[in-house]
Amino acid sequence: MASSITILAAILVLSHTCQAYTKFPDGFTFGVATAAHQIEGAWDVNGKSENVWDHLTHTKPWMVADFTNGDIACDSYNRYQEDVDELDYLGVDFYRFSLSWSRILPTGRIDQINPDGIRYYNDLLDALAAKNIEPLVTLFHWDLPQSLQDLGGWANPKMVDYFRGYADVCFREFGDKIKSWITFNEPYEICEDAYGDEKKAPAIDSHGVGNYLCSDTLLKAHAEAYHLYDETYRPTQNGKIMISINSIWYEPKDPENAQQVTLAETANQFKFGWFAHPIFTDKGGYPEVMVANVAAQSEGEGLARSRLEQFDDYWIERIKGTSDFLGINHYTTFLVTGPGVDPTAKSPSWLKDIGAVTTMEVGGDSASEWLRVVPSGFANLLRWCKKSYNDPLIYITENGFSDRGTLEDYGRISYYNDYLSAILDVINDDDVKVLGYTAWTLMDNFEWRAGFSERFGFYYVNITDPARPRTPKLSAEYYKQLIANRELPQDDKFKAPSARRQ
Ligand code: GBH
Repeated sequence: MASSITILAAILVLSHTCQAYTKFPDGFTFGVATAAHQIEGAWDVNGKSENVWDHLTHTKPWMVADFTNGDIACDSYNRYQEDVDELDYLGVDFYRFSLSWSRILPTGRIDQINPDGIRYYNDLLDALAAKNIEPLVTLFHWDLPQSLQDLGGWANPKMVDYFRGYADVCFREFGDKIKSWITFNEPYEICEDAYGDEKKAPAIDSHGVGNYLCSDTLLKAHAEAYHLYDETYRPTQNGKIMISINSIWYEPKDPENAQQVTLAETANQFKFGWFAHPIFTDKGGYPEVMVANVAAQSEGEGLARSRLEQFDDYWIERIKGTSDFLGINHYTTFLVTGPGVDPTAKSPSWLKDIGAVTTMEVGGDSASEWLRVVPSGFANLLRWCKKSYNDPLIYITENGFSDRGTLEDYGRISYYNDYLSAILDVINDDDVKVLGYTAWTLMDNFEWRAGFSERFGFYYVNITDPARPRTPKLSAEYYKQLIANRELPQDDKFKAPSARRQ
């Protein structure tokens, strides 16, 4: 009896595996992503001014795990042609990279445009065009000019104008070559990690206050850049513009536990909904549960008004609908275990405002403490986005896996395989409209406060060698084959030796 059950189970598992989708739909596109500060180096060369990451790493070098910084990074400022050759080898449809604000506008404002910054990005864009690789360009991937941080950074409402000015220069100078724009990379990480905590530069740690000032400014700045593009540049440049929102997907630890189910939804509204709800819902503004929770917490703290300022009607309308696609960065899933204050939460704080306790004890591990391997969470997130945001057109603008640096990176391959398989499931079974996929990242690079100790690249970069030689990992061969065939590779050589068929 026991053995016949085992056999039956084996048949079921096997038939399920065989039925898994492997082929990507026609028109689905593949790319890889990087960000200026993580790869360019040349931090003070030819007119570039200091940004918040230069400042943090130079004044408090101990804040980076291995005491590295972005001074040279992958030296892409000098070696961008190597980057493009690698992209060409992989066969990507597009390359997602970001522009360095302080390289283009050394004062941060539009009173001075640095010709070398314009030249550098034009050279890169021309090199990409020569290989038929489409650029997908992020205006802001965390490297704020320090001069603007000195004025308060994203907690300063005036930043709406400064960002609009910077975007205007970029659309004008590069818009003939760029048809796809991203305004902000990961607004949550900008506001919560950098203003509500010290996990990212400028490490302001104004928990429960600065984070919400930041979101108010950032969402308005995003909307202004969108409208500027839409009204002034789109008629002649014909491009698209979106925002990329990062998600930790929260699930109830016990799906049968109604309280955990409700709290996981609250956590998703606080994390993803904080920035998605104002832009992608018909109602606009912050999620209701977020408004209610922060108001209640603020009252409990004896405050006369909520720490979360709501948008007035003008801004609700102005922000709504300002993204042509939903850009999703996704890496991992956490579990909600119950109500209460997370033991790591400061007071007051975004985390305390949620009112749920979470755990990372789920899935397989990576080199990053925060990155658990849970492909099913990705599928659930995508289904939730379809339902919550009117069935949007979705681009995955980042997804990837860290290890400590090995050329036979089976962990990375299996991560990509399982996360891409989750995408195929929701495309085929749930009609979720995912149009393209971006792997993070082309090559090992300056992983912010983790330095080079956590590596996400398809190419290994030796940072002790001034020439920064790059070597393709096995995952590079995997991605190359995947793109060439538009199908998940099945070859045994991509499986860890222990997982191979005999
Ligand atoms: C992305 O962020 C970034 O866009 C990209 O630049 C980065 O290189 C990539 O992911 C890989 O990390 O250790 O407690 O300080 C993903 C979201 C949020 C993940 C902050 C790391 C740090 C948590 N990131 N998190 S902690």
